[in-house]
Amino acid sequence: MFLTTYGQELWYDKPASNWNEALPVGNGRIGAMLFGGTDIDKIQLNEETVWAGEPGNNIPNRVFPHIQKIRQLLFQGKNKEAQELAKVVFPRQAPKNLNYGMPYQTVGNLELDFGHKVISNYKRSLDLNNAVSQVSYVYDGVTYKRSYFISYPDQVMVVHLKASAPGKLSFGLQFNSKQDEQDLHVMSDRLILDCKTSSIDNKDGKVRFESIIKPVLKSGKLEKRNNGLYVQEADEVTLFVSIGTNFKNYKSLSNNAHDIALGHLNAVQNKTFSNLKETHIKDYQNLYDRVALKLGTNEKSEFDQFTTRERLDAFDGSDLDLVALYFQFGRYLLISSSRPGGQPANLQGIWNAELTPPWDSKYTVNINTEMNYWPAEVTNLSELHQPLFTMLKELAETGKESASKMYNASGWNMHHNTDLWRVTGVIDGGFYGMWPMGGAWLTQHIWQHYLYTGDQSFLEEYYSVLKGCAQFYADVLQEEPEHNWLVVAPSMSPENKYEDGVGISYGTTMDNQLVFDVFSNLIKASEILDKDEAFRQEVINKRKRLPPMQIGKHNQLQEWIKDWDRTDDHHRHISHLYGLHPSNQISPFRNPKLFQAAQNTLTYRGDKSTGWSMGWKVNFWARLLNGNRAYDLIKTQLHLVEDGTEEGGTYPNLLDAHPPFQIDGNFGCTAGIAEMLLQSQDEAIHLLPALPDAWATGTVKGLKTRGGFICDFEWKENQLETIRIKSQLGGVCRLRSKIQLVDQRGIALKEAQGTNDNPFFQNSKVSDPLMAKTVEISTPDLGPYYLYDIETVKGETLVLKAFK
Ligand code: FUC
Repeated sequence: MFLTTYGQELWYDKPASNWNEALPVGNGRIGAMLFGGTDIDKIQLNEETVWAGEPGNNIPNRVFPHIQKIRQLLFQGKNKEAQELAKVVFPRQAPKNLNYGMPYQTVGNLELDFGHKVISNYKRSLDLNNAVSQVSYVYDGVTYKRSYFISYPDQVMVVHLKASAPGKLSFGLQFNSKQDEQDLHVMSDRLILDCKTSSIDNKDGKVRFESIIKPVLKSGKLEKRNNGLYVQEADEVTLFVSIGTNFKNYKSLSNNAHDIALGHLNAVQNKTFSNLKETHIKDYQNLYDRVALKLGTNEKSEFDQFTTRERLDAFDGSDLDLVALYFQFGRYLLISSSRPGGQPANLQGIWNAELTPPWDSKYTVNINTEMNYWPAEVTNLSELHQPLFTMLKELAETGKESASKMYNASGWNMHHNTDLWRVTGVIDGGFYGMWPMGGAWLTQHIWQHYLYTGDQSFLEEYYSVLKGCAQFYADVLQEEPEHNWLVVAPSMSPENKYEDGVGISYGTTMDNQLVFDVFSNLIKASEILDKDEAFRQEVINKRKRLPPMQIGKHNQLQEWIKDWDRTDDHHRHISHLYGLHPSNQISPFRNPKLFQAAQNTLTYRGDKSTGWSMGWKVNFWARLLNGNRAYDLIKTQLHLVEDGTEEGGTYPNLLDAHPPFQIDGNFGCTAGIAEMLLQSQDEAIHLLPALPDAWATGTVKGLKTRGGFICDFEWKENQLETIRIKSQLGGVCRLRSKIQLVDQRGIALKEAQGTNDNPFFQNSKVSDPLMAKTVEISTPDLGPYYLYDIETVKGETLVLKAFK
């Protein structure tokens, strides 16, 4: 299968005039936004552990009696009073002795002062094939070229500068930071910035960080000027940027920022630029090259002649290469912001120019952090999921305090936000933050990682995190008065309200779905690992008593336990469709009425919204098997917005606009594109489940399914042509396809019968939620599907084709 790699470049004909035009590079730990200026070239720097504050949780004292009172009010139908009390107990602003999480903070700006004002032939680019950004232009008859990358193996940023004529490279190097506590100085050939992060609420800023900038010159000379450095008349310069912090882990700041920064710098300063670049590219391509996507038939893109900004501005759905570019950009961003051993990608990945960024650039876990990791498994970047798992292990420690102190429960829990210090209390007050479900959603990632990788030692390692989460819900579930269902109370359907100012409730649909999954995962994991029989039985019994999903008066999937939904509710969160995506409790094959109700809900909610909300809707429409609607949403999302625009879309640098910039929309849409091509819930691998008419021809390579199948396939005239599936774990490969498939020799495949024997596909078997009340609605016409079972051998590749 041949796939071209052309058109994998973002490029522009001008320097960035604002941050939303600058280009992101990163190695998971260090991030930079490149402006590519010719007069002054600004490089805005980040390091993933530069956060305000210090270790410590944010759990208030003596709130359990209030929680009980709120529960009581809710069960008495006094919802307004319950909401009022929640707002008093958990005020909108952090009380004096507490905090609502700390902001992620910028390191500072490195400025290269060239003074090249009148230039020509300018080009600025980011090549996704090698994660190297470049700037080139002509000034005064000399061509200037710069390359920038941040190496994961070598842990430094490298900028290489070159002029086409000898001795023509002269520029100043300045560094500035917004931090209050800073010390900028020159020490021989190095520019050094030492800072301490901010003190906020009840926390002192205790993260110390040091950045060292070191230019290595080929001819010319280096001197100190105005508390900066000056490169004079060099032929070529390699600039190293090394950053260290004192952060050791969420409990300890005992590392030495200076030693770390210096250690990385010393290790590279005698390596050549080309050697460093080679190592960087090899490491990067090991991840990036696993997946390739080509939509359409063009040999070379007719759109390549236009800048990325122009393509975005003109996007009407016909530039299929832009879709593929945007998809790969999402993978690029994950590789650049989430590496094993580091922090998970936060609301802005790792890229942030502020001391107090929007929503503190924290981890919002009522959708955003989860969305960041949706592409991890399906786009074959499983190991990049690891920082999230480590965070979960840590939250399972800190979250014991919120579980016991706030809810008198065992296990662990968290609410809708956390930060570097793994805080687990209510954040942003009783309206937004009264949602004790963060752990329930995040732990789904552990189970899903297991389903994709089959890694039993991983499951063993994280079992206690799953168990602690299940223990919390086993303890806190309350019997509601009407049906005696077991419900979480108090809680909410994230950030939405059913009455003016009132969102607090019990037994919301999303909560029920989440607890269902938490319990199901515990049941499965404890069986696989042969553990905790008694607790498993308790959980099985409690799972039976969860509220069913319900269809309401507008033929919608009900968001709340009561039928309070409005058809004109266009809220960005559509939390109750969690059961459709990412979960698999609503299925066209198992419960078509719920499936139809979910579709009605989504239709009422509308398309246009914040960036991440549109990203989620791409996934929803893909799960609703409607490729054309999913593509409509992609078109809505790939709508050019400028710095300061008040609507969701995509900035010129292809980063997602909530607005402002929030990276979840990028990851969500990337995952959505994969979901349109391949799905693996519902007991089978579904090839081309939601292909839009406009993507009539295409090739994809390397997407991954549950059960560890790596899928490459080609389609023409909207139909599958050839398929190659590499089995990484062995076992039954159950395939669902619209058209008849045969093996390589043209021999018929075995039709599937009954349930799928493959253990990684049986998750849905246990989940057949009841419906309490149903209304007659039409069920979608899915047409006939072929379903095949093929026995596979670990390591072998199946080759199949369309029957003609
Ligand atoms: C949730 C969303 C907002 C925003 C914030 C970071 O609270 O409702 O839209 O994305 O997270």
